[in-house]
Amino acid sequence: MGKRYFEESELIINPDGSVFHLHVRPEDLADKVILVGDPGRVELVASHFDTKECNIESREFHTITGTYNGKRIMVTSTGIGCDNIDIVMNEIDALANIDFNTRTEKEKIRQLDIVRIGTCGGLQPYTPVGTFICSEKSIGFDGLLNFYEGRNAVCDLAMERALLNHLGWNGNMCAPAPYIIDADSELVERIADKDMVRGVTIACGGFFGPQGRQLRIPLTDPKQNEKIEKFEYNGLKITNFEMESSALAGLARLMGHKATTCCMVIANRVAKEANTGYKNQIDDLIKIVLNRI
Ligand code: R1P
Ligand code: URA
Repeated sequence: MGKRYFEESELIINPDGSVFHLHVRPEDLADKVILVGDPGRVELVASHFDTKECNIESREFHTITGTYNGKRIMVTSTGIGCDNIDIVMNEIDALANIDFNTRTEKEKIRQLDIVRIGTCGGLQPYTPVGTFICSEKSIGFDGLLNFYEGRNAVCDLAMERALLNHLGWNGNMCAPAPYIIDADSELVERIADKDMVRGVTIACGGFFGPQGRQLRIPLTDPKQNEKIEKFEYNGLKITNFEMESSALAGLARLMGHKATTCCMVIANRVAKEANTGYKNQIDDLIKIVLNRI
């Protein structure tokens, strides 16, 4: 089979040789990648680096590559949502596995270790504010992976059916067409180690309605969170809500990379508690991930 060629409209490369949205060049990519949602968190991660070789800002995507204890690491912000994860993962994978000079796929797949460090809402009494949760499974309420052919081959179809039956959603009601995908198990072992909760994370297509938060307008299913908190499948319970882990785990699986998400709980939905002064505490999570990635 000949090498696949990617047209100019499909893989957009800027005049300086960088990839369209991230503005990162192939030589800036490291094998270890940390993704954060908040662009301001990139400087916090990079403040621990011993050396820095590039610092690139483009829209919500801020990237710094450097070294930490001799390990070359690239940290990039994604902004909020799985739609941005589609951009970041495809562009990072292109930097790794497509030759930008010939626009063809490279012979040998370069595998990356990718860890997202974020914030989340806790859904169980044992995930109070301040808990670090490493997602071993993600449930995508965002629909993104459904656009990729390999979706059925990598997802837990039986658990998807069990969750939909449990929620009793049909027709257009909430209409998430959830997909359920495992994070990379070796990476979860290494990053979660013995001190993080291993979680099942729902990535939602919104912060309010899709996470069962009702302000002035009513929700389609006011009992959504109650049902989600009670759901149990093969001994697993759903632990937290955030907005990116499903697309990250799903695209990484399809592309051949290792990925997981670690989040700090900043709001517990059962206890109705929140912590807005979490910026110092997330630095503890950052240091743990930098040491284990
Ligand atoms: C919502 O406030 C944002 O916080 C969480 C959610 O996934 C969403 O992106 O993660 P980050 O703290 O990484 O942005
Ligand atoms: N991020 C989310 O997506 N949800 C929360 O409740 C907190 C952080």
